[in-house]
Amino acid sequence: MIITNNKALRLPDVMTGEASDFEAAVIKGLSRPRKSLPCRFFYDARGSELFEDITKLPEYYPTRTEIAILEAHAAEMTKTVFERAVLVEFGSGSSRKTEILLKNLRDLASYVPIDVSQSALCDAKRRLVERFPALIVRPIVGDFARPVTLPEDLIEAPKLGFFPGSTIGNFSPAATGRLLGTMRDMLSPEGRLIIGVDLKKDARALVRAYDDAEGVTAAFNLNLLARINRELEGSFDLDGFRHEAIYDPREGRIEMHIVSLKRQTASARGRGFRFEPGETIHTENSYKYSIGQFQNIARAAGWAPGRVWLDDGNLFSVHELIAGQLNTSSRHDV
Ligand code: SAH
Ligand code: AVI
Repeated sequence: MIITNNKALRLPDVMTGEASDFEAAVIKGLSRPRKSLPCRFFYDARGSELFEDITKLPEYYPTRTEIAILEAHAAEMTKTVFERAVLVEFGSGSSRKTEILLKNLRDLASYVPIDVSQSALCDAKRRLVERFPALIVRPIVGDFARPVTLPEDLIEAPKLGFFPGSTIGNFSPAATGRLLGTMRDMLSPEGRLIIGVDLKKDARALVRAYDDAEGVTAAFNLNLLARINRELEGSFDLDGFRHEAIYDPREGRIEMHIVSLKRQTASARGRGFRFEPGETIHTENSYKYSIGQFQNIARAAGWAPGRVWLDDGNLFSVHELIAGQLNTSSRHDV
């Protein structure tokens, strides 16, 4: 069963909720003087497939590097997990990395993957129940940036959070602090979080990872316009736009944009949007951190940094964060 915010939902209800959220975000984002769209809308069924293709690209080092770190250290990462604990994953997508942890977690009460992509959750659940017949999988379709209510019977259980992929990098440092605080509350009492964080590195390697030779990342980015056409009676001519990825060293982030190649107008749900030549829609940020920078944000959000696992090339980091005694007043006062 797929649930949203703890309520059992039939498929059409989930679809309706997401579509109206998408419409409001598109109208708001394209009406701004500097146009932007939230990156969580990349992940309709097509976008989730394209993301899986990205993970296999030679230029996109994060997935294979994080998998290697998890494979080398999963036993250590899961050693202190309580019996009958709940594994809660944020932005689980295909749940491929989860399998590495699950091989070491044979006594879980439940696995709760949370994702905006219903198709990814369904595919992952189908595969996992086949590979791990004793595992109870209870997916939640939803935005993990808003507080998500876990099923009632799991609220008191000890929890391990898992947030791989450096999806945290798609949030600004301020939003990261807020999100880590929300996750800490969700995983309480005494939660622990295993979180993947991409590291700062040579700008050329970063740009290559977000602008691959085959054009898969371009298709992933432009799929946002295709999604507007599919779901919101949009009139975007995809040939009139191109993909762009740039690294901003001051912000420490890759920015993805959709660039208009000419003066043009496109509409969504009957609303027209004008584009000048070279005007962009900012679609994603992907922040890159040093280990210390990330630990400082985590600390301010009420987490005690634990162990950090790295690959030999120092490309990617996996952090253990430990929720200590609740001290909400100091956390909110920071
Ligand atoms: N964890 C996987 C997938 C990473 S891609 C991996 O490491 O390979 C990012 C995933 O997060 C996608 O599946 C996307 O649908 C999901 N996602 C992005 N923003 C989200 C949000 N705000 N709430 C819930 N899921 C989100
Ligand atoms: C999911 N997220 C961490 C990916 C990233 O690297 O920022 C999404 C992505 N965008 C382009 N390529 C991959």
